[in-house]
Amino acid sequence: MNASAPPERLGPKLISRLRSDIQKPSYDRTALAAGMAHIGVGAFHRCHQAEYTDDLLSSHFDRWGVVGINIRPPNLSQTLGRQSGLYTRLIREDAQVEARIIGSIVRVVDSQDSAAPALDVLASADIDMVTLTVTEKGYCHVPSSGALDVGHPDIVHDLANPLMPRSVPGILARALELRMNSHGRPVTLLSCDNIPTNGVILANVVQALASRRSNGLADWIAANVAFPSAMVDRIAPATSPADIEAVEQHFGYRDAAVVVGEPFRQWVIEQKFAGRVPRWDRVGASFVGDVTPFEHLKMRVLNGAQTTLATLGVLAGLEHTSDAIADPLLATFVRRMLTEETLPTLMPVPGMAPLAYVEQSLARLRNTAIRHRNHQIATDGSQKIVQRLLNPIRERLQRGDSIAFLSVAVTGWMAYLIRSSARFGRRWPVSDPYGDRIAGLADAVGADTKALAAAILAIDTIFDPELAANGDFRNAIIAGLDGLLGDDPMAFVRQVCALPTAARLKRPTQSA
Ligand code: CS2
Repeated sequence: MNASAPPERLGPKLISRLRSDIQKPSYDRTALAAGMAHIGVGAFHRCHQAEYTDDLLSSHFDRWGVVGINIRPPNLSQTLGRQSGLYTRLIREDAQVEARIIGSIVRVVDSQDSAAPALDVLASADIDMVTLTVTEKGYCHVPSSGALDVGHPDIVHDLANPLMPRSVPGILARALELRMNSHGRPVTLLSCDNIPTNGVILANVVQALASRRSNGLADWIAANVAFPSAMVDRIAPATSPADIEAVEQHFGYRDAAVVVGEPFRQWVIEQKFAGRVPRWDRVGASFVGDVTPFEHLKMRVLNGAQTTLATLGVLAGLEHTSDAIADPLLATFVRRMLTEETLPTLMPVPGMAPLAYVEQSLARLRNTAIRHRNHQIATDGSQKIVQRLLNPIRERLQRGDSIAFLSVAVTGWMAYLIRSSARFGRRWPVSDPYGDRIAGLADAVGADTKALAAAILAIDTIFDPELAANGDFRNAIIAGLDGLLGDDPMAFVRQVCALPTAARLKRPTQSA
């Protein structure tokens, strides 16, 4: 390659000339028809569902090309669009790299300015399956209850403008209405976001809008649309300029849509479909009757550890998950939290030994080649802590069990937001729908931790009132705030780690 010429951009013409150690699609992409759509083409989709689909197309070719839709930034036409949907998926583990070109995305659609392009695709009779990764807040639900947040600005807009919606629930309700009024074909809407019972939440928010129409849409949806729940897993941080640069340096071409992930992947899907379904179960996904035990395990163990390491990691001045877990104190803290407090809350999971799962999760987090920024994981923490931390806390309190570690993780999240306020020194910018509100409370209340805890726990869309009123929980939160808002937050973490192993520790349930 000519050193002075700009590197060639990835695209169909370049594929046959790529280095032999890069895996390429083994099927004929020109014969690939679009059979499903995906909303939210971020790093996670490219590293997870699109890879499973690519595997499926390689082994059982069928009409399951993906139309990738973004209804929020970033724009796709300038990146994936210019590359005919092709991109490089790198799997990294410490010094090892495995490169593969994924070909399952056949077309991309930018629908950030108007819902019309998205609706065209979603209402098409060719589309039998719609997958979604729109982040936790994309569902416009109340985290503590799962109901549609009718006060959400996008929902207020969509209730007034149902034909030209803005929100995910609004766009899906309108697309289903167009399907009902035209070809009437059934469709499966498959949430791939990290919220508990994600299929139930998606059905709730879509049906809450549909039931306000007087044309029978809600009944049509009940009869023709499936909303399976799913557990999805692979650590795939936002792509950085360094990742794009690395592909250029190592492989000699430019790819604006590179994605980097870890070797581990898992996808457990509730077997509840409408219409035709891509047989992802032939390529490693599991179709099961009940996803709940899997989602509890994943969200409470892996995601719970990530959130804890992220916020405590930022408080300790550490940049990435792998830096946080390399810190002996934080590693001890998170292991004790998971084994002593989280594991006893889990249901038995078919084929999985919980302690082994904890060790495997911690090993994944130690992967130094995955540059997952603590601030990225701390983003939208208000939408994450219910399923990752508060649900296990509630269950433990009901049984009279200690919450010494889990409560510190919750105060870690609070301290992360509090310290972004003017009164606490604007330590870092945060991105969270509740960020301004909590910073505002911190500015108003200051260092009176009892009053601060009361003000934050009164946010009933995050903390359900029964939990917020629990005396043990409140006291633990006040103690946590005293410790983590002080000059040496890690001294407090050390103090908690010095506690003897919980006397009431029950042996974690081992699967058969
Ligand atoms: C992370 C997740 O940013 C976050 O909230 O905890 O994206 C996490 O990496 C994935 O759920 C792993 O499957």
